[in-house]
Amino acid sequence: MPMRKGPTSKPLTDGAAVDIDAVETSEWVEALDAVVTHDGPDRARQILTRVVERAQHAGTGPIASLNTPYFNTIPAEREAQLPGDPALERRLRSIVRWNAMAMVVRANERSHGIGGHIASYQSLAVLYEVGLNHFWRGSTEQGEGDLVYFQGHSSPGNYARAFLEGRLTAEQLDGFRHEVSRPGGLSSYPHPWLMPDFWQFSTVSLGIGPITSIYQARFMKYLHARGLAETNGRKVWCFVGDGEVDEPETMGSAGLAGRERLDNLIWVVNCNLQRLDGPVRGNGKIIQELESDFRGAGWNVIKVVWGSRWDPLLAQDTDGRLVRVMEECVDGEYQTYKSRDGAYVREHFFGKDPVLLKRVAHMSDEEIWLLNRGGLDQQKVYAAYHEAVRHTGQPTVILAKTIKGYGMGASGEGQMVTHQAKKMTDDALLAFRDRFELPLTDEQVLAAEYYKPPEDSPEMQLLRDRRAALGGTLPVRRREAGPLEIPTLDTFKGQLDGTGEREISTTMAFVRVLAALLRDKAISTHVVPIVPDESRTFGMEGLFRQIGIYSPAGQLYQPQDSTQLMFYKEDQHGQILEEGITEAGSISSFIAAGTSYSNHDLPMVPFFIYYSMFGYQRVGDLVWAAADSRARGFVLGGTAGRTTLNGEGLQHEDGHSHVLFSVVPNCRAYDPAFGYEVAVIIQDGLRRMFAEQEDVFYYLTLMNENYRHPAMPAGAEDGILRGMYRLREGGSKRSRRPRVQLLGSGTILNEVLAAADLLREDWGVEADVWSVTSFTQLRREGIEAERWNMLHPTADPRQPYVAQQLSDGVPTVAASDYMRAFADQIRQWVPGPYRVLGTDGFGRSDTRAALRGFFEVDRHYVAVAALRELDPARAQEAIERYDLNPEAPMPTSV
Ligand SMILES: Cc1ncc(C[n+]2csc(CCOP(=O)(O)OP(=O)(O)O)c2C)c(N)n1
Ligand SMILES: [Mg+2]
Repeated sequence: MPMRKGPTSKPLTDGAAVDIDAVETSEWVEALDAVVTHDGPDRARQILTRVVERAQHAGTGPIASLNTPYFNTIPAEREAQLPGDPALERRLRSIVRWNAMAMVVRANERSHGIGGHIASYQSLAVLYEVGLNHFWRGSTEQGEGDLVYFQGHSSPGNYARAFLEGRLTAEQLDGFRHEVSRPGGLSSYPHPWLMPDFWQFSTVSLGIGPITSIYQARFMKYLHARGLAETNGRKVWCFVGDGEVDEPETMGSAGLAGRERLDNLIWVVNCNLQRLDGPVRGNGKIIQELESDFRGAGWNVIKVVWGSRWDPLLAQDTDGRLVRVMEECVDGEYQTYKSRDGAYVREHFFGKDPVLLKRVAHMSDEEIWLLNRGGLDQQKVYAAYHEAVRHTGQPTVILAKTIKGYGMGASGEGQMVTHQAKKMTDDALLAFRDRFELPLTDEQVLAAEYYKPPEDSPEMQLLRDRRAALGGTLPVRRREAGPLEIPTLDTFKGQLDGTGEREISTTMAFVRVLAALLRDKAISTHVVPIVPDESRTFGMEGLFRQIGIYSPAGQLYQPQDSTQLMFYKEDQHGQILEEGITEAGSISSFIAAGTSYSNHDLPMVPFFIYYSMFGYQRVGDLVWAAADSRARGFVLGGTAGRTTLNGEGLQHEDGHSHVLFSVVPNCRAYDPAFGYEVAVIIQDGLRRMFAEQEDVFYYLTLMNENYRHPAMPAGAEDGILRGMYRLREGGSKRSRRPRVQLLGSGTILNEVLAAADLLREDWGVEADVWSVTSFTQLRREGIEAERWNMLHPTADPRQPYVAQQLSDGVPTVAASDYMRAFADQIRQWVPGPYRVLGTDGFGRSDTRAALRGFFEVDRHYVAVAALRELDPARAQEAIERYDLNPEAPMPTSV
């Protein structure tokens, strides 16, 4: 069979490749040249735009490409000039380079395999240092500074600079990646949790920095629009790896930045052409690909491809031959060039065109080798940054071409394996010293000694002067902001008193709590509701009108429902962040708002509510980053519970998000059943986070099942917060009746209460019932007590709270709408037999009653589970009486 032909590589504009009337073409080109010469490029663009528009009317289809040729966006003659002493700046940067490399080499000599990266920072040292010396402002009394999202695995570069700045000692540098065994040791990557005075942003999981930086910039615009903070003029900078752009989080929200014209956002993509395993686009060109992607998304794109040493060659290139070869070469070739030498570049690059070979005939191999890349040229980088910070109306991306492992020579420069190189050969170390002209003896070099010039040296003066002029050092993280005035519990009286005959859901209870907060004078402006297109699902659409949906454009249309009371109101001063369908974007907003106390000295209280199934399992890594970032606020998993959200089926019904959230150390996760529990948890959460400054956040599941909510039993608060409290007591303990203890959480608590009735009425069994608001909190307290007991073997043992609550010798049954692992968390502290029911398996759609029967968490199964511990014969009777099928397959298997 003949092979099917693949797509051709011919460009779509193929017809244009064959010029059918070269004279006519050159007349057009000459006319254009004349316009540029006489009226300037702006006028040329105006005319061309009009001409293209006209042509498209005639049916030509797309003409203009989003790409420009493979050279710098800013022509050499238009570059802003790097001020000061470029040679001195290079010397300072070389010292930072050395120390960054040395700390990794030393760490791995001490502890083989401890890891660390050399190559990435060496490729972006210029990109950092130009920013630090000229652009990035620190926070001062006069105002907050810029926010820089540094690349995670380039942390040695930040540490090396902090060492010169006197913020870190040599001992601390030697504690790189030894945070446990060396006090003051430095974390591998930027972790606010581990270095809370230093790192601001958790960036190392690739893609997290980029998406959170977009929502940070957007949140700053939001704060400004609402008149809460002066964020104008402050910039968010984010360093992105060229391999990192393949993470969906990286590019997934680029459109938002363009659409909302986030001109306070600057991304620098370090196009060193390599990721971990090999080239990013060996067969293509990452810079060209990204240029059109970003431009299409509405960004201002500045390409910094070639360094100054290319300027004369490019100036000579009136026939475009050099640029043509530059465009023909793919990134795989560009990588190889820089792993070889000048002779190789002459032969394989310039050799592609005999005319070019002649053009460089006068240059030595050494001179050819020194032809530098834009991202490694401080002048080019300065010019790009200068333009980026002045650009208005759009976010800017700088696509900077560099070399991975720059300066590592035979130990890594441009090599496939460079990403993971943690060592340097002796020769490579000596060559590094020579290349960067470091005043170190051979012995110092071979011992990879740190180098700090005398305090009065010009390098140190430059370092200090520049940072002083820019408002101090960076990164610096603020641990806390002034406390908020927290409403007292009776603010939520409506929830505490119960609903009487009325049936509502916990979602509705939450919305009422939120409404009460929005009425509270002290806290209302700090509240940030965040919703990914589910407000109507949760009955929150009333807020649209009441507090408005933030939109930088306001509302340019009359909404379809404008005549209604609760119309869809977009507003420049809106308070709701209606994110559209992006859970990743929404949690990025949560992080921005939840860390506002630190980054903007302004505590904000995010309430991020979404479909619980599309939460942790969708954006788990961002949840982890929120935790690391010490974000404070409330995450609300709506329509939760495997059997409670009943009609939606397998991909919607969540019976495990509590297990997933239980892994986050500083997340307090609750599964409340009643409105007063919701109110108590939220009120206490506000107190902890925004008055006591605890670095925790909350996960609450909310359900859509309507039922009556009782009034809060007196004194229940403490138990609600700790994770369980006795809701109902069985008959007198003196009666001779058999007894069980029943635990229920979320909506399944109602089944448990019904089971208690069945047990009494049908089987003469008394049951005490606990509402368990958090198996996860109970477990935490239990393991803490257990650990203390282990380490204090001769002291009076502490009794975990679970054990204090439950009686020994009485069987206990727990049921929840989550997989058994959730309630199993407390097993070892339950005295006596413990039987757990849960919703393990795939969800499916049916009525709640059918689902609860299927997953065996309804009142009948709870009763059977209890009887099974008391008297197997009676349990058998109950199975028959309630018509349960003992041979039904395990829900996990069907
Ligand atoms: C989500 C995620 N996947 C994988 C990694 C492991 N990792 C760290 S750096 C890296 C390569 C990064 O390449 P690039 O983005 O081009 O950055 P460069 O080091 O080249 O600047 C990988 C795969 C990670 N940190 N995060
Ligand atoms: Mg890379």
